[in-house]
Amino acid sequence: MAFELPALPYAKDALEPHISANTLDFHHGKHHNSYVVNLNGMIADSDMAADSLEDIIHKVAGDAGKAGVFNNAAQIWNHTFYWHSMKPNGGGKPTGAIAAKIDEDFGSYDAFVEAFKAAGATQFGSGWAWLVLDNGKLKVEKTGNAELPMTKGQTALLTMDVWEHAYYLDFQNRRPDYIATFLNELVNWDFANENLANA
Ligand code: MN3
Repeated sequence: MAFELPALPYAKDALEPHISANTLDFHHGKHHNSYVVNLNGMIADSDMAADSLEDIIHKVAGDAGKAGVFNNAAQIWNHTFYWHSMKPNGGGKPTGAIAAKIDEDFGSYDAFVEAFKAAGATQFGSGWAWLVLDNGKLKVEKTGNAELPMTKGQTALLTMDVWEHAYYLDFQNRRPDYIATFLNELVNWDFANENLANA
């Protein structure tokens, strides 16, 4: 059972003018797709051929000899989660349960924003910024390369890709502008509320 590239949850130009169709063409159509093609090639004749993506990630996490499988499997999961972490006309302050929980665990929405911006801006090189649930408490985390919260027992609620390929065509080297745009114009709090409800 080979993995397939999941469709974007919106049209390729739906996040314009913030993230261009050109960026999504490369990011989804080339980068995300190549993780799918690579993983399928690596597991085809292995004992993982029938496993779910999550099972593969848990099986090979921390195994240096299986780093290629981990990186490609985790990057498939991370990117699918990232597409859903954004929506057209998103951004701004959350509503619902996540809004109350952010006030409770960070003190205020502004304190969350400061922590999330710092995580994204200080992730050296490639990686991800996350809002996670960890033992019942919200936290902001950053991870390098393909690393993700599930291997640390945390539940991901939102993610932002800070690999250069996520923003370079639209923002060039201005990662802080991309991060601010993600928070102000794109973040999908409905998705975070769904993930919190299911946690
Ligand atoms: Mn990416």
